[in-house]
Amino acid sequence: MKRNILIHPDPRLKKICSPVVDLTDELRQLADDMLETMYDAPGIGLAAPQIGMLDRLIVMDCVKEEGEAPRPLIMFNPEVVASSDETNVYEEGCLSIPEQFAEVTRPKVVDVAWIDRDGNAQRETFDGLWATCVQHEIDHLNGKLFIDYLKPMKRQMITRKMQKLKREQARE
Ligand code: K1U
Ligand code: ZN
Repeated sequence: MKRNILIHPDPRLKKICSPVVDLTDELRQLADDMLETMYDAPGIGLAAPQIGMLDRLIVMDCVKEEGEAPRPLIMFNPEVVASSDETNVYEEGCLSIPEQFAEVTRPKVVDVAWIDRDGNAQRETFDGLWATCVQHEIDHLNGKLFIDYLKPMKRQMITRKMQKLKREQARE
């Protein structure tokens, strides 16, 4: 089932999410719903707080080439366990901040540990867009948005645009 994506500013997007301790069928269903919501948006990642659920759960699929097999990833309790000194700049977007993009600098390569849909511990090295995306999604679990990396003036400008968008949507 497709879920609604929250738009910034929303207090739920600023919360620190709780670790998943018991991997229930309900949480597996939530993960599946998040993938459906992400592909439908369309996006390359989604974090549980973006649909109002405050669990440490993210989904991603950064395969962009047409014809290439999709690679949906479901990560419970994802953690960056190592990151490179080398950085990468990427023009990021966010499904909770539609149509706004800005350059963010992050470590280029990260090692991430997580629990998969079957409850198995996983660890993998991510580079390029995958590394950018997984860091962006883990930030969501800590109540951090990509605009928090920007200068206050630019952040405020984007926030005002989003407030206006939400007012317009409420009138529809
Ligand atoms: O977390 C989110 O809001 C999803 C976000 C992930 C992200 C994008 C760019 C850099 C870092 C993280 C998005 O998916 S925004 C949409 C997007 O980037 C995209 C949509 C369709 C095709 C390709 C990219
Ligand atoms: Zn986002």
